[in-house]
Amino acid sequence: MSTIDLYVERAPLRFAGATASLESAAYAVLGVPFDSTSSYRPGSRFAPMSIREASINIESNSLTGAGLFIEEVIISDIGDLAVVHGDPKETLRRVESVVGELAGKGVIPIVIGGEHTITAGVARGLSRAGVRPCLLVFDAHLDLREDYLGCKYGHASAIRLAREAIAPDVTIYVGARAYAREELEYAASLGDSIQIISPVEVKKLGPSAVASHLRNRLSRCESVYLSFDIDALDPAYAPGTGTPEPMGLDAFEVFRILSLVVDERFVGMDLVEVNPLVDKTGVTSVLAARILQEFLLLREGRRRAR
Ligand SMILES: [Mn+2]
Repeated sequence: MSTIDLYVERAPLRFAGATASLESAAYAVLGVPFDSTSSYRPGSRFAPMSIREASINIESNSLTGAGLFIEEVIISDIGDLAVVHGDPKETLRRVESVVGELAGKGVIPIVIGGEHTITAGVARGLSRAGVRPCLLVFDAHLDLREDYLGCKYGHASAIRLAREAIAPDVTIYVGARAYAREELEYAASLGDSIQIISPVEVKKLGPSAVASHLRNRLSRCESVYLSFDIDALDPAYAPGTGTPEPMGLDAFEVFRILSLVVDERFVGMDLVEVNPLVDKTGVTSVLAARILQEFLLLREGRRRAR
């Protein structure tokens, strides 16, 4: 039996009004409304619906000049994963099965969290399908803890777990600025396979120079996976998130970098940690919808240009 039939439920709204069936689609949107291990402000379980709602109410063009409109991209919004609150292990197992099935069909998973933990399930699913991408991570945090307060399968360990699943040659963080000493030491112990570009460096170098550095570092990667934690952005741009940190990226930097880096080698993305419960104006969901839409337009535009 298809694990998509087993574990995925139709959502009342579809991302960007997408109507394609999974059989005909190049991209599949999957919501994972899971937020059981959030250490500060829970509520990201409401993000898939909130981001879908925002996506229906924004214009369908590209902000960076990708040239396509979102209705020209064949997307299937398959719905939301039936998560098990309080059980990250079982939830990750379900994410893995569904993403494994999507990747096995050659469909690009576009996963909307939920807390960052779900990235580990996506990575396991890709690995199960034989896809071992390099990792590009936008995040204020490193999420490299071995455990946090005894919890091994939590959002503070998301990238560590994801790396264990796919053993990427290259892991690059953009926007990271908040971490524990043990995470920094763990990253340093992995040598140049992990690199951190802080917001201060983005300000100093400028987004175009950062993008050319990223392109260079990712040039030997056969495939790339993008994990986008909304808290990479400054809370001024993305206040609606569980664990905000000041001194973040601005929206222009994020879109500029993505526009110069995303290409047809990207095998999927997730967007995590939007928390509609603390997003008083709704702008964080709008920003998240725009980032997802831009990724789709950029990847599809580059693919068609080949
Ligand atoms: Mn984070």
